[in-house]
Amino acid sequence: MGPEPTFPIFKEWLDKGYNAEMEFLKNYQDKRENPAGLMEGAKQALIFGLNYYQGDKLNAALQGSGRIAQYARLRDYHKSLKKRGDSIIQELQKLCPDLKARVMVDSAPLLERALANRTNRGFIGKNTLFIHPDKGSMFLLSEILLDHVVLEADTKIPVDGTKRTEAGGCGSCRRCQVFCPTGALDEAYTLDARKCLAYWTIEHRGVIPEKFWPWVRTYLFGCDLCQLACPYNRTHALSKEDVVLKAAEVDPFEIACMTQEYYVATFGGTPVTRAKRSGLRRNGLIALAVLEDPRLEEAIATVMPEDESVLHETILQIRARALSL
Ligand code: B12
Ligand code: SF4
Ligand code: SF4
Repeated sequence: MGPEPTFPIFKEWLDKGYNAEMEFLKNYQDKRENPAGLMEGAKQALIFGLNYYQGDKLNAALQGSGRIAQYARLRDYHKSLKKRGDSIIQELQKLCPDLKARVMVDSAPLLERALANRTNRGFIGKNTLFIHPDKGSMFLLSEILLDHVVLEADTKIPVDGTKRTEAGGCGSCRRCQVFCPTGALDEAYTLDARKCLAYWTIEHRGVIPEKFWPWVRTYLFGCDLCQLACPYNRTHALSKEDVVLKAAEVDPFEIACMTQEYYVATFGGTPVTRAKRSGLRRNGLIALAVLEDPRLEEAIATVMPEDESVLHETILQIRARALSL
């Protein structure tokens, strides 16, 4: 396991401010540069994925409202992938009893896609996803660091993501760029989080700039458009995981008004909680405003003086927008 050759791409991405306000991405840069630093004596990494495809189609998504990104309709993947990783380690320990290992999912300071790309089992697409030529991209990644070399290293030939061959690659396709509604992928193979709906609806804690509102109506949490547009996902197998949210769409009114009890009962144990209750209510209010839903005032009335400032600021934005329309 050597240092990450694409680390300069990450540095440049941060320097350009493409991380928006995700300051946590600036931490532990030494580990992102050299993943071996994440575990003493790390010699090898094993990468595995969890398919989350729920059967969504591009046209339905484009015409929908109140949508929840597919990965977030499952039970929290951090736990299921960790459990799976631990059972893989147990199997490997049968071959190598001294083996020490560490499972990582999402939150470790690791460039997960770059590491996955080093397996040569797929490629990085213009939408920045790690894509398997046969299995598409709608899977979550997890890694196991091992302190012994227990597996034969992959000997596949690297896939050039810029060319279209049997082994994969984008070539002249630019469907993800065309269907990204906010221009976040205008620079191929690079995502500007300051323009990405997934950033605004999940990670951002403050108010959402009005120019993104029409698409917050469509996606209340996350966004799948640049993957649903990708030809490599046309024949994606359905996920076999435990689904918590059965419907692709939720009623923005219920979300804008939801109590803590409703929030826990509906979204508890799913990745949706990353946005927190206040972030989801903010997104619900925006969707109602854009839809010109007659229940908007009723929803606004449920925001109490003691509620988070982002909700009050969003209501001010809604009022100002209504005056300017
Ligand atoms: C921050 C983050 C976000 C941010 C920023 C996304 C981004 N593209 O950077 C936001 C909130 C927008 C986001 C959105 C989503 N995310 Co996210 N996110 C992350 C996180 C935590 C860090 C990513 C990061 O470091 N970005 C910085 C950029 C510069 O790094 P990078 O894109 O990984 O690029 C590196 C390599 O790919 C390589 N590289 C880049 N370009 C090229 C080009 C070529 C030709 C080559 C060879 C290499 C190469 O160099 C870069 C530096 O090493 C990772 C988990 C992790 N720890 O890695 C999950 C992760 C990337 N997210 C994931 C998912 C599922 C999503 C969403 C689909 C969720 C949703 N439905 O809303 C969207 C997809 C949006 C998209 N098109 O990427 C998955 C992706 C799985 C996959 N198959 O690729 C990850 C890996 C989480 C996981 N454990 O599975 N996410
Ligand atoms: S997740 Fe949505 S907004 Fe973000 S890059 Fe993909 S299509 Fe664009
Ligand atoms: S939609 Fe086309 S350009 Fe975008 S990642 Fe898929 S194959 Fe590449």
